[in-house]
Amino acid sequence: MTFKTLGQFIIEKQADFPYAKGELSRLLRDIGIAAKIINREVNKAGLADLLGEYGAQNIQGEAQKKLDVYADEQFIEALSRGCECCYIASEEHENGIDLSKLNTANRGKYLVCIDPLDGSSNIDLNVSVGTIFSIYRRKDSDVPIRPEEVLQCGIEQVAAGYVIYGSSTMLVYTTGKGVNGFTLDPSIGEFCLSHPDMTIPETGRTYSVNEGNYLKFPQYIKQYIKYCQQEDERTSRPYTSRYIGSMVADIHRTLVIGGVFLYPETSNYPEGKLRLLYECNPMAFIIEQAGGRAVTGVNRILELKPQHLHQRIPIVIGSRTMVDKVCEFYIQESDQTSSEVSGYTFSG
Ligand code: P6P
Repeated sequence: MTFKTLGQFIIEKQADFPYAKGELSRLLRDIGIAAKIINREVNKAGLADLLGEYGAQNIQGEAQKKLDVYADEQFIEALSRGCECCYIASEEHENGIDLSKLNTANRGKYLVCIDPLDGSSNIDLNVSVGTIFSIYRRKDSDVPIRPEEVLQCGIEQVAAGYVIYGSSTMLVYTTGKGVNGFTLDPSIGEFCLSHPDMTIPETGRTYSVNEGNYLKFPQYIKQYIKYCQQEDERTSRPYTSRYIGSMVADIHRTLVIGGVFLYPETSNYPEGKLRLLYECNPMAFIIEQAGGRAVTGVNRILELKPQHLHQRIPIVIGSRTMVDKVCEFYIQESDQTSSEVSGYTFSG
């Protein structure tokens, strides 16, 4: 059985965008190439001295690179060389990177927000980690790039995706016309279409949250967790709790079997922990395209106007009916009417 490769799929779907001249296709290809290089190193991290802290010397006497620093370098290299992207906002850099300054030939029309290797603290534990990316189009490519150009609402994304380096390595992405998943076939070094038209079940049986923070959660989250734990055959409760502590792995499971993932505001993360630009927005785009929902507890994530590159927000994301149930508890607690919770009408 011959699979369709990522490259073949991207070219085939290019027809979905009549005005496309191939730039976005080439940009997605560049991301796929960097992901394959990173996959090779992630899979042998323990052997290649790529574990541990940045700054030590590895056995070759080279400056030891933490994997997320290595991953960041690979994406910057691939996107700079590909010249379709002109600006990168990376989790690894305080400020954005203007690629046109690294390569004056770069006239890229796209901006990329990226978490090169999310969950990298799990590498030493052999737990799945991932890359998360979000792609925007420049509003006016005839003027010098301004950093605030990347602070666009999530609904402006032209594409978003993640790579999960797990028991197999998968790339899952959307360009706003559904979600498709590709599994890396190491024997040919190609991502092959393995999960066409991915959709998230309307409901699920799994809730995913770090319950170690329970005492620091807002009341509506505590009430929802208790709701999940109560017996009720009609709503197939109690639900199962699953928390990996690697966002890409927790969201991928949620997409495939349904459920809800929550990282709410806590007393030590009053704005939430996860980042809007390169974690929450791309995941929200993907999950909405698959039929799910993504809110901060009160607002639709994709409608938020980013204030700065590394802005943190609370996130509740997953199956539609389960996210709605969390919002119901939020509304009860805040005495808001459902019409005040922007972006969605509730099924509850
Ligand atoms: P906690 C990993 O460090 C990460 O950024 C996400 O991948 C993950 O969802 C979250 O933090 C886990 O955070 O506080 O539960 O360890």
